[in-house]
Amino acid sequence: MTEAELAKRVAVVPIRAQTAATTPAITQSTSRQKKTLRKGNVIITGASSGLGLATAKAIGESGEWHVIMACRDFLKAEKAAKSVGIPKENYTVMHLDLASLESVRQFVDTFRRSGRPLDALVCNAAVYLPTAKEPIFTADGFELSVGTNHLGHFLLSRLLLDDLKQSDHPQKRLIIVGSITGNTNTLAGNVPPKANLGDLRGLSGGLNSLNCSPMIDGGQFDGAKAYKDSKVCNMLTMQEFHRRFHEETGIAFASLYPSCIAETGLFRNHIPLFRALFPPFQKYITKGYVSEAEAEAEAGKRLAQVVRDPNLGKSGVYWSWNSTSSSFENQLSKEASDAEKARKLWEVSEKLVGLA
Ligand code: NDP
Ligand code: PMR
Repeated sequence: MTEAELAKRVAVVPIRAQTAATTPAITQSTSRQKKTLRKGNVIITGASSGLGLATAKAIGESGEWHVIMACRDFLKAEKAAKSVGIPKENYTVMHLDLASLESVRQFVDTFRRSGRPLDALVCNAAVYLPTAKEPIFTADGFELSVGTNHLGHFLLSRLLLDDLKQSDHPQKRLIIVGSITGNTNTLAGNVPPKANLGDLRGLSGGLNSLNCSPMIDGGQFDGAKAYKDSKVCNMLTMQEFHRRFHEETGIAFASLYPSCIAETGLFRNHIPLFRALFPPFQKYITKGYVSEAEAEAEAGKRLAQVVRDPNLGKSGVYWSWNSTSSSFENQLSKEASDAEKARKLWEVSEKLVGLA
């Protein structure tokens, strides 16, 4: 793309009246009023399916944001964007494989070379391997669930923090998707195996099964637990970002549980019986789920709210929604809000991804 083309694409000025009507924070603050009236730019990881795609659609169809779909399967993402009807001028697919630190660094380079400012980053992608008997590993030798869901996102968000800092957008945000199943203060979080990071001895050893356990707490491999542990890491990381950088940068850091979406690709590796029973179980028993399309669209709108709604701009919050779809600041479990563990997790993760 030439500079001129890029300038044209980036400098799209959303219709003033529309901006004023939907984002009161912009009109209320004079200092902010002087700021951005350009199109916002948001990176969403794992936007090729499920929640990420629904969020890309919710944000991309507004015309006020350009969505960078950061995906490992370029063609799948391109087809997905078309299938949900995101206007082509409102999105770009860029390659990102979170299971490779080299790919994360390359993605950041490619994004920077695009010349776009960065206003919001959504760490959404995840893998869940509940039936795996043996661990599998990322390119750098980390157990895949924690390596992808936590360490890949940790490096990505640490590197892109500088880009977010430079944004003049009134709503600059970094969102890391969490989950109820990582929170042991809930019924869902008490279904075994429960999340537990222990003293991080496995993580400190590199999660590589060579001279240490592939599990963060140093225990036996369990794919379902590894996923839940990774979600605890996501929620702790968000809070540590908040403590370290919110005041200095004005960036809002947040996490959320977007609701149960019982038929996304997340469950592709689960046993067939689970995939058959989980949707009706969630629909009739927990009542946390309606239908695939509705649940996905609703969850996408919720995540989109956390990205751009001025009312959800508070930093350090784990958002949830009640049965009437109103957002509220939810309580995290003891472990998922342990500041000392968050600090240690940050330091160990920095070493593993080569930042310290
Ligand atoms: P999906 O499997 O539909 O989406 C996951 C996305 O992550 C896919 O786009 C997938 O890419 C991508 N991904 C996986 N591995 C990598 C990788 N190495 N590099 C880049 N992208 C990758 O699941 P959901 O939409 O359900 O999950 C999205 C988020 O929502 C996750 O963080 C999950 O923890 C969270 N969540 C989901 C809930 C649910 O009920 N479904 C409940 C609570 C939280 P590809 O398309 O190529 O496979
Ligand atoms: Mg569940 C209100 C209760 C509730 C909610 C909101 C969820 C969400 N789950 C609830 C309860 C229960 N689950 C109960 C009582 C059981 C035992 C029968 C149960 C079982 C269960 C299994 C086996 N639940 C699961 C699994 C999975 O494999 C899913 C998982 O843990 O993925 C990590 C899962 C989930 N339950 C949820 C949600 C949102 C999930 C999956 C998504 C996630 O956390 O990312």
